[in-house]
Amino acid sequence: MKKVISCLTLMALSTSLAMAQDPVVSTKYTADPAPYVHGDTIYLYTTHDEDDAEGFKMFDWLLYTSTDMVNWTDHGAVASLDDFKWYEGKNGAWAEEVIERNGKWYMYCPIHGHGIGVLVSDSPYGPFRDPIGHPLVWQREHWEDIDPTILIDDDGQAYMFWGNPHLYVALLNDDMISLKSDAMRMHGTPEHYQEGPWAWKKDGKYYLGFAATCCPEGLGYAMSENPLGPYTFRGYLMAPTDRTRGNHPGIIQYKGKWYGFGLNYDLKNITVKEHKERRSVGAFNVVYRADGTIEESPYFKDVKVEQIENFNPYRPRIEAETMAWGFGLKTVKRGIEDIYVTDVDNGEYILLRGVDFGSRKISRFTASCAATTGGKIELHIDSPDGKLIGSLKVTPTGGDESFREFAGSIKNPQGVHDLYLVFKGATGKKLLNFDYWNIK
Ligand code: FUB
Repeated sequence: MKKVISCLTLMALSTSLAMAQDPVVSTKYTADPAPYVHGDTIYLYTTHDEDDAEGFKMFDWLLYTSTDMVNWTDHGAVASLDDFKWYEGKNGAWAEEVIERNGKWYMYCPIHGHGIGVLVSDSPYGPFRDPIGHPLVWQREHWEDIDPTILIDDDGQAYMFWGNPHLYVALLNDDMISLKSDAMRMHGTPEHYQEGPWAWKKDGKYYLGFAATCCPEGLGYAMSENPLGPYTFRGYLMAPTDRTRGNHPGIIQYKGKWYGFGLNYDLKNITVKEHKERRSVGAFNVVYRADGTIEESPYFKDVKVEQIENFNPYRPRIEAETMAWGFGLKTVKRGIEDIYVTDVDNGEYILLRGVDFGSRKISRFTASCAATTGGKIELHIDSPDGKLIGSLKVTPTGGDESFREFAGSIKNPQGVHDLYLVFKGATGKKLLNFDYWNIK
């Protein structure tokens, strides 16, 4: 996902103040969104299309978090195929879903052609481990066991739905890692259903979102009065158009509003026009009508997902991998929670949307960086070449992982602005690695 792109194009990729950007993640290819809300945070688990993928090339599962739906923190891969010792293949980390129950986090992972496994963790960030050592479901007579989604009903009964092209369901035991029923093929797979079910309940009604119609795929949904159906197709969350292709929904209520996630090829299309499985997660608003049916959303690029709250720049430490946009940059994970931004070239930037500087007096901008080359980080507001409000110089530290803090200056621009941390350096490429920053 690199770099044959002009500054003008980079600027055109920025949209107006405090709106979500399509796609949600710009430093990696992400697919199969599985959002989950816990406390005041939205946890967005995704699959991961490798940068050089032609067809599906998928090894691990990623996590991003946000508190405002616009600025997202990259937590890297939280689980991978290596966590399933019973699977000897190298590819096939398909559409997962993660759910918390009684303080444990359960990740349901299909491995294409090898059933659906389950992992568990004490934390949403992992580490996840396989508590059963074998697939939770594997109907060996076909390859339909993909795309699990979990619904825990008000009476505590958990259901797992999955399947392509047929829809299956099984009841889970309370331990969430064993089946209480057989895997059952649902009678009457909803009209237009393809794959990627996403189950939820609202106001006593049961919903299934799914990749609908082929091809291209849009996002459809069906409703039922009972968890086990029958589910009746009620419309599109997002219609299939020639801008869509494959798709996969994730629907969630967060801070009083409902949001949908799906996938598109918009990031790939910036640099490569021909088809490759290099997908990206996008977001949209889910708006219910009075009768519980849902309005059709425009395509991701035409949607305005507004920032829920302003970004506070006075946290003691802001991770460099927290951003609304950072096209061209990459991230590297060391250990469980240590991530830094890398592959930083001249002119690239990290964008944070809706940053509330208030009116406090500030003068110091610090950043933890490692560099063999070095360069400058400039702080601009409202566009990458907007007003310069601060900067710092990064000199070589003796190695790409020898991080140390550098100090520079900043002047408060007052009020709410989009903030661009723009990288500058005469040598052009791979100027520095960037771990975190702070202003005061
Ligand atoms: O990402 C691999 C597969 O593509 C998923 O399991 C399907 O839902 C489709 O998105």
